[in-house]
Amino acid sequence: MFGKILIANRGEIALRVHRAAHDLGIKTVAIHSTADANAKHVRLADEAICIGPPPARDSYLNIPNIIAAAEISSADAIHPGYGFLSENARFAEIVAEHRIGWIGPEPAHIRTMGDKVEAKRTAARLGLPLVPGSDGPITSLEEARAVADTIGYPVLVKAAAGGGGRGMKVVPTAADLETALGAARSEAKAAFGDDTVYIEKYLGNPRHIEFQIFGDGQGHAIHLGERDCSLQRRHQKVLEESPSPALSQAERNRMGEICANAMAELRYRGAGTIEFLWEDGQFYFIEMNTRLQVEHPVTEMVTGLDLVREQIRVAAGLPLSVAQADVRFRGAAIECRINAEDPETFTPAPGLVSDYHAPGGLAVRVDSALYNGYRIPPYYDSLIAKLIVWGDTRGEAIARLRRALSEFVIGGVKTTIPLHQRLVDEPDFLAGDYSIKWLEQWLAGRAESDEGTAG
Ligand code: MV4
Repeated sequence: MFGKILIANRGEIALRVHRAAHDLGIKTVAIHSTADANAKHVRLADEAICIGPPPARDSYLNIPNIIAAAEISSADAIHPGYGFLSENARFAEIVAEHRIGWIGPEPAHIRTMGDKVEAKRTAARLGLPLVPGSDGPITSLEEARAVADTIGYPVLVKAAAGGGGRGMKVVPTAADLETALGAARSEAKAAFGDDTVYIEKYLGNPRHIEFQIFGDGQGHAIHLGERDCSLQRRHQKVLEESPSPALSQAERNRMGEICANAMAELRYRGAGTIEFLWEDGQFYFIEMNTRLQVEHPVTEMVTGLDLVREQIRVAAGLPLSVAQADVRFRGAAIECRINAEDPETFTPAPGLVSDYHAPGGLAVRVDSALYNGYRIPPYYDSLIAKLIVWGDTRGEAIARLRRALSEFVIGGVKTTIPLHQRLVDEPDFLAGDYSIKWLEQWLAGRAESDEGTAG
């Protein structure tokens, strides 16, 4: 087992990794930018090294400085958290070339899944159900027409280097194809420096359901059920839950097994998430994420497993601590992402946290790096806390969530807590009746009724 881990991240996830490491008796090294000298992850770690100025490209993305920090501190391994360098295959290779352990999947698997066309090819080979579409990149307008005619309109043009919705264009009819193809290509070129695109059937009203998987890199893999992440705004998740209110235990077991078998065949190592769109009882693979996800705590709450501990174990060459037959799904968990943003306009609102009181009690978890007197820097993501609750039933979890949100005090900055308070009282949410379109439509409707009262 590793003796010391360098955590190449900041904020709540750096803290999350630090805690798992200390629970295993492993020492931690924090890295930080000059803007994060007073951050909680820096204060709690056994050692801390400043690796650059505030902009992420000069600090949390600065590969030479991070490698130097690992060498200076004699860290045995690096955990990348999520975001930043977590899905950078080249970084994973460089870490290995320096004989430092990499707490993540093999670079080749990161690279394959980073190319959405390669990811789909791989998924197809492994037996995952795909969205109907082009068999690879689109090389001409004629090819695009042929594919779209076969699968039927509407279709969606997507960037191979994409993800997160950039370079994506809906094509309602054949008359719109040429324009959409050009627009998707130039957007992809500008965003990723790669104008490779592919085509899929456009699903009009799906849910986003993702399966958490884990592999040991030796041909064993398990699944830890699914998370429903349909409640999103501009491709940013707002609230996630497990289990999905839409699935039966039989559907969960069936798709979970397909995912686990696929990852065993791939000899995948570490944590991964297989993303599906789900419509009319059918799953359609869209992407795979080769990192720990922000919303992993909901899976931890329903399975009782520590996902970061499992990541560290398999990276050190140990087996997973559980077999599939030992995994039990109990109750329901919900996570609210709390951002330092105006809850109406979603404008980032960094600043001084003048008052901080986190909720507590049975089955209430808060993952946050905030403390009283902390100044939220303006340079990074606006996520400041994750509130995760568990209940024996979904109804019990929601009741606890409502209570915990009402206890939560974050003074001095605007936060999205009021948004969550309204959301958890919505009849559609209470019924679990929502798709990927629901949240934005609800927000648009609320904006309209505000105009009505104002006028
Ligand atoms: C889709 C889709 C409909 N049909 N693919 C958006 C980001 C990227 N990860 C995949 N995305 C979508 N792919 C087909 N064939 C709709 C979306 C989509 C979406 C997906 C998940 C969660 C929220 C979303 C919001 C808008 C569009």
